[in-house]
Amino acid sequence: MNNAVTARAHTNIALIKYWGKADPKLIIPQNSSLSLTLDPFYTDTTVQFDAALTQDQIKIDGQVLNQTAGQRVRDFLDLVRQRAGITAFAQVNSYNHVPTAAGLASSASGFAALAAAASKAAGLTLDQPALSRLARRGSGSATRSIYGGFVEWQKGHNDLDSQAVPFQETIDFDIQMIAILLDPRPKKVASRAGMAQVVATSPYYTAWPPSAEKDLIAMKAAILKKDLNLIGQLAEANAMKMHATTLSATPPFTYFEPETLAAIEIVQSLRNNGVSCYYTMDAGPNVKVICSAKETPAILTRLRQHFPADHLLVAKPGPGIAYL
Ligand code: 2P0
Repeated sequence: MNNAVTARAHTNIALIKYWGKADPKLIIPQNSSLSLTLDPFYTDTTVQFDAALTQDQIKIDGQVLNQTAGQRVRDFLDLVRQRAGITAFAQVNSYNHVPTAAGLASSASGFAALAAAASKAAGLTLDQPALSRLARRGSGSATRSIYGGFVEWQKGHNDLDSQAVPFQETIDFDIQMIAILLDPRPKKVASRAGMAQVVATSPYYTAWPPSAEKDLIAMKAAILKKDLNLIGQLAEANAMKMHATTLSATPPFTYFEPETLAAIEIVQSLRNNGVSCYYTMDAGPNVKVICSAKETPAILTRLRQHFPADHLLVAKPGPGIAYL
């Protein structure tokens, strides 16, 4: 039980978004979602339970976590301790190879890696579905980061059936993303608070879950057909439907910034010139471009006319959870 365990989890970007909880405590979502796990964005987390510790010691990128973020990790460790029947505190060291809190879903890779490392360090032996359900308790998007490739989070009804399933772990057609980093600051409205505000106040929210479920069925068919244009069209429309719910909340808010619109316009103009590229956005201003590897050089050339080259990150489909 005293062994240090290190796990690596890659982040993921949803093509069909998770937006809104049916059960905030258990993190059961209102709708199923579908994502692409990405390389090279990942988190490495080492956990060691140690009876000599008097409290949990949690560091991310070498820094002790602030009270709020630290509490979320401690609550998660409590859940693992309870399941394993242990009481020892833990030392947690996590390194993000993801720009933290910049809309690149570091909580997805973070809690997936923590679930894998902490459960094993506590002596639990969990299969991948159980690991996915455990990661879900830390952060919804982490549910999907247990698997590589295209991953579906089936919303389920309760703690035992709300989990991810791999939809296509090995992808045999040309698809990748370019993340455009527009604003490195942590987002103004955290996704957890943002989606709660939307569920509670937006009159448009009731339209979201059934619409997202329809989009998910269409997306799975588009992936099976390897139809990049259809995948892109569906992802773009689904993302914008999600963002429409923030403008209609009380008080209204938006994750868009002026440069978000500039990025969207460039994607649209490339498309008008025959380049297959589409945009998606999460709970932050950054834009992710869905495209092929083949057309990426041309897209990067155009994007570099407006954005600094080091703000453009190319990501390929990535693998599922691994122990190091
Ligand atoms: C997603 N997002 O499907 C959606 C799209 C952001 C927009 O999952 O409260 O950090 O921890 O479950 O997972 C981000 O929300 O929220 C997210 P919690 P999470 O990727």
